[in-house]
Amino acid sequence: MTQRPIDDLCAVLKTEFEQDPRGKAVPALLAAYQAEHQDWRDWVLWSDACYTRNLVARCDAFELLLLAWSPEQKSPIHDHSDQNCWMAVMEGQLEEVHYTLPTSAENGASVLQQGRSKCFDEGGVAFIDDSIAYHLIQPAGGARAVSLHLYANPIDTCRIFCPDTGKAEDIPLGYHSVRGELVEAHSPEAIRERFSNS
Ligand code: 2CO
Ligand code: FE2
Repeated sequence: MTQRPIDDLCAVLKTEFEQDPRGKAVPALLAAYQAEHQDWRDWVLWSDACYTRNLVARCDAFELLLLAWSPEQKSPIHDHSDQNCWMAVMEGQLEEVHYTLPTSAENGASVLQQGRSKCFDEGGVAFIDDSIAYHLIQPAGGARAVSLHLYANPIDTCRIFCPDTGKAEDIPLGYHSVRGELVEAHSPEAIRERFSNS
């Protein structure tokens, strides 16, 4: 594989997670990459059906993805499988809306409580984990947006929540493409194999 600036970022992230599993330096690393590089654009593929998840790199410690959001495309309300999630806005603006479930209702159907809503501009970096909130992400300002997501560790499933009842459902998280190539079906084993030497 050709070494690109985004591969250099992955190498630095690997070192960072070896030194500090909490990833204190991650927001600054993602923001610096956003400010200085454009090579990520080659690996952003779009779909009319829904936002796309385009895999850049995956190892035991983390996965790095580029998400492409057309106007009107939004995520369901979801969790992050007990992992840490950073999101850097590469292009456009993204709105994040927090949701929480009353603690007594984690396993049953209950109305979700909507929390704060925040808009992240180009270059902005957000962080979330399940102890903070669940969330919904959508492009803001009527324009498309691209975001760079770092999950530590990688996540293959998440829970999505019905906004009206709070009822949760486990769903698999697939990839639309891997390093610029469309993938028909996502198999975690095949992806792990592909990145086993990187
Ligand atoms: N977590 C969602 C996903 O990976 C995107 S919303 O931002 O975390 O599809
Ligand atoms: Fe998310």
